[in-house]
Amino acid sequence: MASLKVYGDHLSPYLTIVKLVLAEKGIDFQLVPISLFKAEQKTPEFLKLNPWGKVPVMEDEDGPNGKPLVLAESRAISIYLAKKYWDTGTPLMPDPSDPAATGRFNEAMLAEALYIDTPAIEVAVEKLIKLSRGLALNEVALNALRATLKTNFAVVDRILATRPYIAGDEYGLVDIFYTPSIHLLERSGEKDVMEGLEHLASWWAKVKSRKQTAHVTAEAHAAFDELMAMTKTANGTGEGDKTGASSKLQLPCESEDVCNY
Ligand SMILES: N[C@@H](CCC(=O)N[C@@H](CS)C(=O)NCC(=O)O)C(=O)O
Repeated sequence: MASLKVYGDHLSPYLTIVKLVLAEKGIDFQLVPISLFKAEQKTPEFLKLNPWGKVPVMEDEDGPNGKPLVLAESRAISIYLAKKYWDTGTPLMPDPSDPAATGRFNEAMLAEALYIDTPAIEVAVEKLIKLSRGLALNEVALNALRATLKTNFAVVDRILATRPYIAGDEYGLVDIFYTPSIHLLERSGEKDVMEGLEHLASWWAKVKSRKQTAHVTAEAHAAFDELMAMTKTANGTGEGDKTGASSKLQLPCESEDVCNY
């Protein structure tokens, strides 16, 4: 049995980040399924692992000094794993003794978290989760998110004109942090927010075709296929009501919060 457990739901883009890191490192782990739709991330037992009640959570029985370590937050987990398995698989982070490369890495990581992740995930929640639950889309909010993403991806494109990967010369964690957001935008039919950005497009072609991570991406897509199939069964339409206004779909969510990502 692997000494590393990761708690999560394949629908979670943040679980996908951790799985991409583990795939690049070639590290075995045990996935402990936590269903967002059943609000399992809010049980008293799970809240002891992560008081914020969110997935993913990592539990490393073989943590530093042989002590177990529990960590939440996908980026914190990713950095921990990249450091712990420094000599295994793809390096993923600059050498900590190089302050310039580390500074560039931190800058790129924070920019992704602040300017891309939130609007991209909000678009996906609007287009995939709300629609699958038969809730009306908020077109005003969607248009504002699209405008923000267009502006911010144009900046990413300008950065990628100067270097091959987001944080420097090598593929690494920050490229991974972008990956589920962009997959979700594609999946939501929203890739227009990246239209005409050629440096971004050639970087994305390299990143999305990495063999090491193909199975992780396939698992995330399968989870969304399952969600859409539930929509199809409940609505009899195949894709849910485009406006959401008249859909009768009821997914097995136990509270409004649960599906609020
Ligand atoms: N910043 C966190 C975000 C984690 C997060 O929002 N997870 C979502 C699933 S994608 C969640 O657990 N939502 C359930 C809830 O908020 O109740 C990370 O990077 O790990």
